[in-house]
Amino acid sequence: MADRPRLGPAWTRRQVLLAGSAGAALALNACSGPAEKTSVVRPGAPFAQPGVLSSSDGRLEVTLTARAGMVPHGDGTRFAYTYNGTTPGPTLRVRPGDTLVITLVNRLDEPTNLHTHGLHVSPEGDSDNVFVAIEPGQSRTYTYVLPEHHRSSMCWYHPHHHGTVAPQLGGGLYGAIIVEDGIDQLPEIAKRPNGSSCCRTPPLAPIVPCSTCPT
Ligand SMILES: [Cu+2]
Repeated sequence: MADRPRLGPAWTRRQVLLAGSAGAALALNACSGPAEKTSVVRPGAPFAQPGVLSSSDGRLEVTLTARAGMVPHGDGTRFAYTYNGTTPGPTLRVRPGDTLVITLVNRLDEPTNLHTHGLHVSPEGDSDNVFVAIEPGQSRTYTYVLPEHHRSSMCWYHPHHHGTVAPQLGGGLYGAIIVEDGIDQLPEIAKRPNGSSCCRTPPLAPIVPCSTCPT
């Protein structure tokens, strides 16, 4: 698959560098192969809004497929890890007391999993359990039951599989979870433009080899 560079120790850092325009320039400097075309992001360009999936009748069921591919970037494209073909993945809008059901399908070449950052939910079983591993080609269904008293908040989801978090997150696997409650219905707030822009271009950070991770 031409659009799906192989994962591995020799690729990981380079692919993550390619995730941003500055990174692309760095990669070109470090690469001994033929020059690669880089895309340019124009200053002031509007942030693209991810698709939005909202709960109804207290429930939201979604399927997120993690896969590698090329995504729009400035005046060109770049490599990214995506949920359902985009980075960020779809924005999930839920309400206190809702049940959020996410089936994660792993089309990567390495294990992954899912973590909901900020939700007040159980960390066990099929809820926000970061100790499970979803192998390539496999899937898992997570069920998150939000408490009735959950605060209005902007949370997010991302992989949390030990050893692969940094390249997967840095490569583009993340999305927003918005918990709405009564405060969002106040006229002064409800009339405001509503959107989310969580890191359209991933930050460039050094990848820490796992041997140096705290134990
Ligand atoms: Cu997190």
